Amino acid sequence: MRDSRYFIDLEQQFGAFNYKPLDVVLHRGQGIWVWDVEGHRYLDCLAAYSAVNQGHCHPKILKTLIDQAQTLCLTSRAFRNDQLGPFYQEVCALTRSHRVLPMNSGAEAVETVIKSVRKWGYEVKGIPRDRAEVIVCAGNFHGRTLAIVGFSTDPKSRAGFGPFAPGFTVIPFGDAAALERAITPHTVAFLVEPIQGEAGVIIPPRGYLQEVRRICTAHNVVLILDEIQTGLGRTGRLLAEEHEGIEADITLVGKALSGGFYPVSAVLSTSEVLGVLRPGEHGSTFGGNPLACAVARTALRVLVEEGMIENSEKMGEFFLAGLRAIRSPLIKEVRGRGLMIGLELQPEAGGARRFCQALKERGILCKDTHEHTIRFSPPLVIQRPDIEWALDRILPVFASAGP
Ligand code: IF1
Repeated sequence: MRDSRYFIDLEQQFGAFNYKPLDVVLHRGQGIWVWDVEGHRYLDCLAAYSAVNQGHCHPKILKTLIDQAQTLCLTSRAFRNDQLGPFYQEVCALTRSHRVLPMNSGAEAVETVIKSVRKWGYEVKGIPRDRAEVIVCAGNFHGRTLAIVGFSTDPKSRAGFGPFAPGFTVIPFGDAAALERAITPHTVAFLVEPIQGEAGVIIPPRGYLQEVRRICTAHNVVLILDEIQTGLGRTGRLLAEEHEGIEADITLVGKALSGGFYPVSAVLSTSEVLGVLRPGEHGSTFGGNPLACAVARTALRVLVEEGMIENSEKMGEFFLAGLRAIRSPLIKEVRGRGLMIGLELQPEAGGARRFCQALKERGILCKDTHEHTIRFSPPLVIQRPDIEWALDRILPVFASAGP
């Protein structure tokens, strides 16, 4: 049996260094649990950045994957397949959308929407050629492609990768007045995360999205919500927009759209924006393939049928209350919505990474973000006793001296 060291050394020898993972080499997963190559069990409090909301290796999604893989995997969009239409219909019914464009990664969905709103701006809104502007927020995270990192405000994401595409304006997150001030006659869209993930689970002030909705409508600006991380049950609602009772013009989903089995993302539109794309103007070899569509259909079905969204709300409240009850001088704030939870440490606590390390030693996997915040975002199938188990192990790590 090869041990962790063996696999870590292989990565070190042959891999690029664009990640610095915790030194745990995972081999198997089931529900909320994962096991490393030595057989140690861990509670997965990252859930692959919310891609495995349905839990690892969900049996029904797995069955669909196997059945569909034995039937038909990839046709390209040069031909039609019998999974695409039903996927469209079901995703539209669930999210009250009118039109769908399927892609693979989240970043591709973001790129797709930027192309689409620019074209909409020229053809429908009447903006002069190549002058379209998209407004985004400071602290955003929308992916790793060039256009996207070009409007990131995180030096780590963008430094050294220029030159970048023009046409983006950055405003502060959570400040609706700043949006109104930033809009010009050339503004086509406002792209925003309902809750900023990578920035450290930043929840905007109550009423922000409602105000943003009002402003976008008033100025004929397309409101694009990136729900790639917040969507599909993570925050205790199917989509995070529901917390404020609004509807985006375009919603981006990815990650848990496949329950983690396969990269599947989609641009969901309630407006005419996607209508501007003509044949040949956009596409993807794998986007909308039958395997992806079949997997996504089941991933959505189990999310709803198995009550994962309601469970996310209930268990999120319980987990949040449990974390907030920890009395520790090291903790600055615990915030969250549903099972999207961030625990921010005091700056003098010495950084979140060593806490994640200590939690790993105690059987809990989570991820630090932006130096001082630890994210807790387990699969949405977690139950109360699991959270009690986790809290028993989390508590000592924040005992006054720290790990
Ligand atoms: C990595 C963070 C999470 C996203 C939102 C689009 C994408 C993401 C709101 C792009 C992706 C990931 C990518 C992952 C780390 C991760 C992440 F810490 F960076 F912020 F989830 F919290 N919109 N988020 O969160 O989707 O192209 O990756 O499918 O390692 O880069 P993708």
